[in-house]
Amino acid sequence: MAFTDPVVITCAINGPIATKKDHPRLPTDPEEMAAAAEAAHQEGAAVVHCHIRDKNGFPTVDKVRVKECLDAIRERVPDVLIQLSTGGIEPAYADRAAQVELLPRMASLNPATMTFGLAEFRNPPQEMRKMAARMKELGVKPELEIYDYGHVDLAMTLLKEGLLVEPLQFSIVLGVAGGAAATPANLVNIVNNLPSGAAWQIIAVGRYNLQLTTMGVAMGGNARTGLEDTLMIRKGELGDNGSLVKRLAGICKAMEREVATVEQTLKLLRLPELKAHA
Ligand code: KMH
Ligand code: ZN
Repeated sequence: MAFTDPVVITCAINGPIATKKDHPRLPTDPEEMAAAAEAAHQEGAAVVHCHIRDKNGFPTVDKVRVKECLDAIRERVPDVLIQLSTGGIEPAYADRAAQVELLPRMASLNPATMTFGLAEFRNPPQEMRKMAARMKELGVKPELEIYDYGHVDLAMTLLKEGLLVEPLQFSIVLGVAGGAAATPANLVNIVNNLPSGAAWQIIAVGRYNLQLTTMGVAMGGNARTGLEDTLMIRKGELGDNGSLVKRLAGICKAMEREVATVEQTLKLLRLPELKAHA
């Protein structure tokens, strides 16, 4: 990845934690998610990262509901690349992993079990390998979620085991209580440990989200925003997915970095062809 490459913007439209009490416009049902994906795409997001919620707004991996959400987005914004989250504290790993059978173009792959605030984020090593193998079979591009230094080494082990295909794509998630802190030094050091040719973006949780996202763009990375990462567009003002992407696209352009189209994203991230079920 080079400074001259366009920036792939991902919009994480909802996440698994915030509720409508936190933000009344948080998209949780299929039509709301489709509208959020459309707004984000119109402002420059080539990828939308989605968590699925049930009718009451709780995280779910119910296949019917997952399919409803994917179909609603595909119908309204056929071009946008959908990245389904396989993360979350609940439900059990195998059920989270089974979502890849619904063939999103991309999905998150969290390589390590860890403390996540007061919760346990369980990604059992053998089941995680099974999911990586299945994603490879199906042509679903994994995004490796790196919360601490050792997680890069774990990703490299998966590559050596033949479970991943280069170029690897990383999200460096900083600021989770249980992972590395959201500091410039951690971002620089983790990026320096990535294999050459990898694509990466920063996900900074909390107070320094905007500053570290901007730093990632200045360093030549891709970029992510959206209500999963920050509910506020500025102090005291709730944001929306469209307005957060618009601001991020403006930051990229101010640094004379082009915002990647979907077509450019397919090439930059070298997304594999999706395969029918084997
Ligand atoms: N929520 C972030 C801490 C995932 O969904 O698998 C990281 C994330 C990963 O978005
Ligand atoms: Zn997520």
